[in-house]
Amino acid sequence: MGGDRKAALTVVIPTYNERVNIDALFGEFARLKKAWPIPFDILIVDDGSPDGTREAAYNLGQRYGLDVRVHVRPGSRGLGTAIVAGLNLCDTFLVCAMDADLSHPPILIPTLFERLNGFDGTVASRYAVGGRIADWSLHRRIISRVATRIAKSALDIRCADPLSGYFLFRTASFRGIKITGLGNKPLLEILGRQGLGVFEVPYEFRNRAAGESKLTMRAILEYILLVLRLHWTQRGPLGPSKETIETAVAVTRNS
Ligand SMILES: Nc1nc2c(ncn2[C@@H]2O[C@H](COP(=O)(O)OP(=O)(O)OP(=O)(O)O)[C@@H](O)[C@H]2O)c(=O)[nH]1
Ligand SMILES: [Mg+2]
Repeated sequence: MGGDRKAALTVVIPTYNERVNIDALFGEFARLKKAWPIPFDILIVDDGSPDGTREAAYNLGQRYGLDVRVHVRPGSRGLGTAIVAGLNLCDTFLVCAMDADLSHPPILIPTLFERLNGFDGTVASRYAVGGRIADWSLHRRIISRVATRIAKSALDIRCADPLSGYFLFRTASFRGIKITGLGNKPLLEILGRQGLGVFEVPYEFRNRAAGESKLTMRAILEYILLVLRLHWTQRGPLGPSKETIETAVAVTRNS
């Protein structure tokens, strides 16, 4: 749509009723495109949003001169499975996943890219030294902290923010890993299954400014089932040995 450069990176963005956020989000991507020489395209995975998210993505993608594809899954719902569908559709060397609600600033992508070095992936981290969460209620902070603690201890993961929805990976590095998307934490599935090396980049997570949250009690229960499943797989006879789940983590300040 926006040019003939072959993209090196695909940014996968799951959406459900995010029409109100697409304009500001694509505006940020347009600024990124001007400032950053690495060619990227955007893959929106929309689950048939009734609010016109898909049309907004097509139209605004053209208006901003971005390379935007929209993959629609009319009969499905689920943030995690949408990300996995997007990851499976990517044929670029690198892939990044992020939310559409402006919680994840696109301007961090060049830092995620630069910090890759010899690592398999980089994680935009709320909980690494220097990371921050703006405007979250105490209740939301507690849920996130407890969920993170559960994942880290149940799965022996060292990454400070294994539940982050904002991450960048070499596409080939996770091709052999079965990622279901169930439980809505694909990064946890990647980190919990195999010893990939990830580098954490601290950033400021911004609270959703518009549109509705999809965090429900059901999502929390599905998350707990995911951790139990991964825990059981690791320790079961068919699971990987403990060594293979070591995660190399380093922390840097986002300058
Ligand atoms: N394709 C698809 N995307 C979804 C679905 N549910 C949520 N999303 C998208 O996934 C991203 C994260 O969802 P959010 O609702 O922001 O979830 P959250 O960040 O845990 O909660 P809040 O930020 O408080 O709203 C957003 O881009 C949503 O539009 C879904 O069922 N299908
Ligand atoms: Mg959100």
